[in-house]
Amino acid sequence: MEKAEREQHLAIVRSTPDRLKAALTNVPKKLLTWRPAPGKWSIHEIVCHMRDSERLGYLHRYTQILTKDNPTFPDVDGDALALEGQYRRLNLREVLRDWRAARKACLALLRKIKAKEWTRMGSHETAGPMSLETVLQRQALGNDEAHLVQIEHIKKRWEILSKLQETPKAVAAMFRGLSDDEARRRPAPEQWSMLEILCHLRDVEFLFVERYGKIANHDRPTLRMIDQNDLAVRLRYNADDPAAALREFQTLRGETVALLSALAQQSWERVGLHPKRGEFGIAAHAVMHVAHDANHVDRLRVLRERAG
Ligand code: NI
Repeated sequence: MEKAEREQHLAIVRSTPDRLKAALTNVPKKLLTWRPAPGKWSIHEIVCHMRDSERLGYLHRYTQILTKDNPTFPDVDGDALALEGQYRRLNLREVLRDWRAARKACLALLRKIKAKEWTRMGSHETAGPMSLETVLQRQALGNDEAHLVQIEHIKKRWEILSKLQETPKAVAAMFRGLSDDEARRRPAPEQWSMLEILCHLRDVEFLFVERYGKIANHDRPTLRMIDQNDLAVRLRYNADDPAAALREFQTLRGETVALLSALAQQSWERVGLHPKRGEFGIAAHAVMHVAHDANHVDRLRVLRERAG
């Protein structure tokens, strides 16, 4: 391994305490223990796992390789440790403190390593022979980078799902105390009324949950599009019942959130083929979905203010 590459790995391992601290700043308590999908670790569990990997994995391996001739080190089974260690019951602040102490000890060892020592060997129970610099590489990339990315993914996922969950409440608030006439009033002949916007949100939701389901369950399915203005006229949105439309929208949105909440991380990268956009992944679609919500909720707010 080139020295430059090793230096890069060292820089990562040195920077992780600050990066982890930043990643955990202002994270709501509920999000810390929230699991991004069934069977997937929460941020809390990831940090507990990092502490155990640091102590039983990296610190142990560095110490062994530096003090023994070709030592063997055991595999660290993260899932077994999570169960035996009762991660959910641990105090995160204490876990972080312990992780930081173990990282400090690792860094102290790494600082003292002489150039020729980087190729000292050990043997990993399952992965086989491993040099000191390989252990460092695994710590920097396989552990630090991977877990920081994992935490960012969870935060992003949480943000999307909570926004999608909030929309029906925001829309319901806009219709509260509004007469049906007001809901049907068009600000201009060619502009949608509040009710038409609501019906549009409902029918788009029907389309979007269908797309998520297709993309999740089929390989590169072709996605359907709708002509929203044609639909508004054909389905006579403005003659619909606001309360019923709202309930339908709420139900469909509940299906969307349930479907997305059950997806494994890799499924978010699955794509469908959109007639205009081409490859369209679930993650990108969900971001568009949130923006679409915001757009129409803003418009509803403007119309609601005009209605008084
Ligand atoms: Ni729209």
